[in-house]
Amino acid sequence: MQSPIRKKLMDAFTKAEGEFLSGQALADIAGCSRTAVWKHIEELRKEGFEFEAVKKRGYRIVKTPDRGSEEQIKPGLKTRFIGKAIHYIESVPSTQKIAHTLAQEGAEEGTAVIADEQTEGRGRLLRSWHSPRGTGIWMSIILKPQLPPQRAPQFTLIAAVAVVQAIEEVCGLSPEIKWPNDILLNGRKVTGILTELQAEADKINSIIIGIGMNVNQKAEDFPKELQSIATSLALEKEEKISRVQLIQKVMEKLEMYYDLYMEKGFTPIKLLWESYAVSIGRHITARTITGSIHGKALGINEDGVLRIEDGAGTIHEVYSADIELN
Ligand code: BT5
Repeated sequence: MQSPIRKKLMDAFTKAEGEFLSGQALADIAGCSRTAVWKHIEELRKEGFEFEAVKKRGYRIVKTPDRGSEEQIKPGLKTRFIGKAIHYIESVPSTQKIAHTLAQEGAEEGTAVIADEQTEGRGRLLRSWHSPRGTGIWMSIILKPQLPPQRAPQFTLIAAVAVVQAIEEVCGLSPEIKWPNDILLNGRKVTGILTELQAEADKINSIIIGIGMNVNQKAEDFPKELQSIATSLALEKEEKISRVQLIQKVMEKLEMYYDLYMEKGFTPIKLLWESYAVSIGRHITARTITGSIHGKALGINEDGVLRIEDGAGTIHEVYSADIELN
């Protein structure tokens, strides 16, 4: 956890948006001496922040490491509980694993685990998730809704709506959702969501929402097998994107839609989700572990389950699958 002085300094630099702040102004804001300000700035420099110092004008931030650490996320984060506790770790096997352990140890609702790199990032069904250093958002968020475990799949859809809106607002891009957990830009996957559960027979203890967002990768940063199916926000926008801003926005939107869901149920989320869904009304193939279903995607039901009508007019309800647009 960061010191109160450091938090005040970081807040001041965030608000100044690259403008100079005098040593005295910083000392007043942080309630400390100018020497203490200087010491904190030296510490921040060691962590990768770059400052320009000009006599009589003071300091301005010219570069932040943009990693997703607690001190970068917290200033300006407008949430009540999501991201109030952040565990930032440079390199981990998987943020999901750490979040599971923290949840078991009684972590508060809203606790987030963020890493700069995952060495064993995972998708559904033990598939791997490519999570190289310094380029993406690899984050797991712990929620503790008082609900039966059957409601858990809806959380993938709540998270998908939150991510789509965060991308729209921060990047000005318009992603689409491919049921259940892919966020696409120009038909390529830019984000994947993995919802996991710790539950008893009739009650959820914790939901761990894993969000993997490709942010600043270049085309050559993806391994060969992903180059034709994956993309990053920077590739689509043709400019570098702030991971910190995106993390903050995802947290804000997730909290907003989680609150809405707990208050009003799934219907408003379902409507929003359908407005972003690329597959609805289209002919698709759904590959499940028991076989493939071809047909028209009708929509999702009140549980978030995909409804497909096959050629014979039979309606199938699909709980988990990979879908392909035909
Ligand atoms: C997902 O699985 O899309 C869920 C991904 C969740 C990743 C987050 S990162 C934070 C947290 N910690 C973790 O360890 N995981 C979560 P699925 O629908 O099964 O898709 C996996 C498939 O996507 C792989 O088999 C690849 O084909 C493809 N893939 C792998 N890495 C990718 C990437 N970086 N971008 C786009 N596609 C990728």
